Amino acid sequence: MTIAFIGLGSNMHVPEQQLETAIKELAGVANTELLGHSSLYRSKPVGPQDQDDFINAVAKVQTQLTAIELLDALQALEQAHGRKRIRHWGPRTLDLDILAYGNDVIHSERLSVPHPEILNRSFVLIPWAEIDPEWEIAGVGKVQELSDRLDNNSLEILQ
Ligand code: ROI
Repeated sequence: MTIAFIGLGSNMHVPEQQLETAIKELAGVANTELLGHSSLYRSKPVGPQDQDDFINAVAKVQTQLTAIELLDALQALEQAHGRKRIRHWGPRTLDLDILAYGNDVIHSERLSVPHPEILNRSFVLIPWAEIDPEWEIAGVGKVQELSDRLDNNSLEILQ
């Protein structure tokens, strides 16, 4: 059994609903239990600004799947939400990222865990700190401390 954290993001096709549905679907992934999830947050886009604001959240699961099996399951959910990769750093219907997979450090063609952009992303660290502030991200640091260092003024909690 491995604890994993998943970052959820959307800025297309009623993003709040995309995330609410995705959280329910995460609870249905095989051999995986949803342990909790953060509130939904609205954030300004990181990257190109000519796109809508994002809705973001973080979920915590316990899984018997390997990291790659979990990635496959998440990519299947993204596809089911009609995700197409049209533009780099452009708008998306649903993005599901493995932020951490236990204490593993993985650098493979398909997967980089812990997620390489974590340190700079308040839309990841602030929701994560809401559900597991004490988590030690392998080779990076404690979620609460990392989150405290970030500027959070573009992040708005929704519920
Ligand atoms: N910006 C925000 N605020 N939230 C995201 O989930 C997000 N995802 C992305 C890019 C385009 C980098 N920007 C984002 O993939």
